[in-house]
Amino acid sequence: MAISFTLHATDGAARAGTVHTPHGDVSTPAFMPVGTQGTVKGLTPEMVRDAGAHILLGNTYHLALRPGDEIVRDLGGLHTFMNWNRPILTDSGGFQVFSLAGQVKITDHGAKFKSHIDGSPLELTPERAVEIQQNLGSDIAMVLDECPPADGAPEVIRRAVTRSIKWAERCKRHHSRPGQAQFAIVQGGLNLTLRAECARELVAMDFPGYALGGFSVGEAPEAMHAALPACAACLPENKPRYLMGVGRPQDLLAGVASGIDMFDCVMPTRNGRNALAFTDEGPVRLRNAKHRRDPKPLMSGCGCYCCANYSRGYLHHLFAAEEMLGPTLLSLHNISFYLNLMADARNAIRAGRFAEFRAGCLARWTPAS
Ligand code: PRF
Ligand code: ZN
Repeated sequence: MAISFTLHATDGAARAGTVHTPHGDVSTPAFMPVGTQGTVKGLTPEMVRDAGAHILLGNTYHLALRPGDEIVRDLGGLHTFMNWNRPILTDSGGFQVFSLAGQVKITDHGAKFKSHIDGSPLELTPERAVEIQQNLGSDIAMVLDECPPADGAPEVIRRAVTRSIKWAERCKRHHSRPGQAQFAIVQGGLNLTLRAECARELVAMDFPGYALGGFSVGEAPEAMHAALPACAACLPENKPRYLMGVGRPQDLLAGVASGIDMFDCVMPTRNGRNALAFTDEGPVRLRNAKHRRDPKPLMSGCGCYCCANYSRGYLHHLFAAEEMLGPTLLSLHNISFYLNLMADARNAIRAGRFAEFRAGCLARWTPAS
């Protein structure tokens, strides 16, 4: 077995566990910082590790286009290439094709599209998505899926479910890399009957882990929160569950409460680059002039390198002067915030007080105005 999962404690539907991989253990619930292009933007692997990350997310689509998955393979695989010796999960590329490439034509065979870098025509098939991820050498590879838009017509959602099931089958058949686990992806939009049907088919194929795709694609966050418990309950208890590309801190807590174990999102790094910080008192915009003479750290009580060493006044200055260190320090704080949130959630689950922990967070983040 490339990976295994140990469940340590449950509290309601929430779970605390460990995913064991060839590159080490991942404590769950886990947040995976996003390293799309073989780097967590603006941060060295040492900074990401010291912030407490156990696992990173990498992207098939970007790395296959540039530098090319065979180059990454020949340079020792993604862990060596990017100097990250802990676990890596790679996404299969389908979602990125839909959101980044030019016109995309999806057939049962695969997704035909034009590169967003040089416009060259390419095709991503389930088999090719497997090969790319085998060349990258990630610990966990995702199957190729079709992620329909939230406002997709019922027949569009159904077709995406049917196709995602067939593609998962092809990915499983094509997969051969020892030490690499392959996770399946459940689609179905907000239709719980389709979600359950998709999950049942994929669970019968016996993958070592399961993801929920197709959330945070334009639906109201409350609609996602309402659908998550039933969707998570369709998945095996003894395998990790991953909610793809979600989300805000309150969305992660809704996922954890529903029984999700793993998350990834660009929000902490993307918002950090844009001078928006997540704190215990809710979001803080460092470009706001009110921080100009503020000697206080970004978040009191935060042990991250940014908060331990710099004032809000200094961070405001860095963004006003468009200095590179601003995005670096805020990205570092934001991923620390997400990683600490997951560590606190794990402790709360083990102590049987997750509901109180979640309620306390939500009350602090949205102060009465
Ligand atoms: N499928 C894949 N990757 C994803 C998604 C998906 O549905 C999402 C949706 N939130 C993010 N990343 N393969
Ligand atoms: Zn901090």
